[in-house]
Amino acid sequence: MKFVDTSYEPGKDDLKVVFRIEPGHGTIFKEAASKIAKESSVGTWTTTDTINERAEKIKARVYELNDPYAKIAYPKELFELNNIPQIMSSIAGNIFGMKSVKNLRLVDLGMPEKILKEYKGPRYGIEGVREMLEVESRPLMGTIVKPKLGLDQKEHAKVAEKSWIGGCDIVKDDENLTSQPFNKFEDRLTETLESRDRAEDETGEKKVYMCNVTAPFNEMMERAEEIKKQGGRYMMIDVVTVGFSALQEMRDEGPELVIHAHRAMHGAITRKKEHGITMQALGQLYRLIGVDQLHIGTGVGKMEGEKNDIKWIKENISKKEVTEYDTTMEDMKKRLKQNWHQIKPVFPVSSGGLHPGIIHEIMDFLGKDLIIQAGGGVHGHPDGSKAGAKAMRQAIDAKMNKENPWKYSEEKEELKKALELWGTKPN
Ligand code: CAP
Ligand code: MG
Repeated sequence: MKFVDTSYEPGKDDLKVVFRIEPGHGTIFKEAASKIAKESSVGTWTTTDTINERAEKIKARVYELNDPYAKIAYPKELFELNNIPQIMSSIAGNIFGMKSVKNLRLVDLGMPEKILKEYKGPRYGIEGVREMLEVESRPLMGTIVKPKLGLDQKEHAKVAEKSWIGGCDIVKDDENLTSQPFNKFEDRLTETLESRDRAEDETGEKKVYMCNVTAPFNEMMERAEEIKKQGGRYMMIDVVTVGFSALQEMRDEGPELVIHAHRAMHGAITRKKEHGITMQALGQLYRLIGVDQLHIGTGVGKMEGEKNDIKWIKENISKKEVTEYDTTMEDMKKRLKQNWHQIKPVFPVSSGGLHPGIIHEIMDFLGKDLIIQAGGGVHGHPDGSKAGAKAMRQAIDAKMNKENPWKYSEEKEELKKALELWGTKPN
């Protein structure tokens, strides 16, 4: 069976994948690409006399070779279209462990409408979240209660209340806070929603609490239902650690809450430029399944990730259509167009080492359709959480008014103190 056919024109129903390939010892690039197409579709390491006509018909084909990038087209018959685990067991399964590749990275996905139609996508999306929070154009601003762990439910709710009153639209749990003995899920939920209501009354602004439901599936579903019952509007899910299957069920069968996708553990898969899966490809899958908000990195904060890559992730999760005009000719070797049809856009979340001093830089390259979150950058303010939240809102207002943050801070005490402490450079 031949798996490389550069004359092959991918069919409109084919799933297209870009791989970056470093061949294993003794293997040339084209051969490695062929083995990837074979192992990720119908074949194995050797030819077998059991091959039938159908296998020949539905096999994957390498249709473009731009060393180190290869584009592979997968006929839809290879997949159970609404089954992400099965799709990933094909295009991101055994191939990562083959000896014929030294390193392999799944770079980009081009999904056909036939697959997109099988998924609901975000229930709210950017527009729905903006409507819920009644915030028309500026970035939304949130904080993460710190310390990550250690506060009890009452102390947690107090930090949340100060942050909302100071100006946060959003308060979220940290990724590893779920239901510990000192801070049980249901107690925290009740206390923090009461804080939210008091903060809404005091500020006249809509406030949301992103309570972390991450848990074994049945428990996670019960926690989400409890949020709904107590009048919450969001659930936060650590999407990588819970897995695609649980996330699909939470989106499709869970209560109608906004889904905030934290990506803890993604770095184990996405970080190495020569091996693994890009955050951008993962982001496309999370949009397909239907999270409403997704962490994409900052380009300037404490977590790794270059600005250009983060911008590309943002394009792919929040634009209606990504065309070849959104990138350079050079990049077209490793990028695919994507029309999202009926799938709503996902709100990009920028978080990790942020503080009021670098808000203008973040908004410069990621724009206003963004959720900006800061934990240390709010609670580390010299005058505490409420002042820190105020300083973040003032920094956003400065940018929205096209004002220099230092100049703007002359009249804004909280922002001034934050700039004096952290400056305007990434930490
Ligand atoms: C940020 C954060 C987030 C990171 C996750 C933390 O806190 O709560 O989990 O942003 O990284 O635990 O580090 P700070 P990413 O604001 O105090 O840094 O958004 O890249 O997934
Ligand atoms: Mg965190």
